Amino acid sequence: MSLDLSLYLVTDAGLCTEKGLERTVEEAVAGGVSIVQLRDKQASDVAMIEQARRLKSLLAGTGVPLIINDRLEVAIASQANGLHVGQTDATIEQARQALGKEAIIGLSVNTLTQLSRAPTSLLDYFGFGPVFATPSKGDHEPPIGFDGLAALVSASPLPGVAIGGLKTAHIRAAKRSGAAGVAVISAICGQTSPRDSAQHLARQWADA
Ligand code: TZP
Ligand code: MG
Repeated sequence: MSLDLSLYLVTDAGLCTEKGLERTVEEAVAGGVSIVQLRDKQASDVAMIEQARRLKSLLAGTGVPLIINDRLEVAIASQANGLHVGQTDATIEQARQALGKEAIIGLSVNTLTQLSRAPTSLLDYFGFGPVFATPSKGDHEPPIGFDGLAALVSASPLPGVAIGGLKTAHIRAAKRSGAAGVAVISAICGQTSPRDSAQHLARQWADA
């Protein structure tokens, strides 16, 4: 599966309650999301595995990969396409070993020091951020802005997706910073039309 990070949807169960997670993802993909990450800090592993399996079947045939946030066991059990880990999460060596060489593995990076310590040969991409402070992640690292994003991108041997507080108005700056895409939660989850929101973001990216 080729890696298109251009519009990366990270899900949030709380923000998706109105439409539900599956309908939100389905609409977002119809609107142009290129990759989906299932992220749920509260759910049990069992519940998350079930959710991941439902999303996997929903995404079948679309070419849009499903990535699991943090939980290697969930990624294995649901046969997801990959795993995204933070600085304090499961070791990347272990994840690569368990998921195999075809899996898509991403790592969150906030600083150049973290970037320099990353096991690049085991990874496929980085998540760079947060670009802005965001209520969507309670414990986030200090915001890096577009200058910080550009510094990380230019030092990075792998593609990097920008994340944190990004809306349509920021797409152009994110692309100009050299990011391979933008990752969003609230610009899609909980919007009246996830499809229209995704389409708007995707068009903005394509035109930037
Ligand atoms: N990691 C860094 S910021 C963030 C995550 C998961 C949340 C992004 O959410 P939003 O709503 O797009 O700001
Ligand atoms: Mg994490």
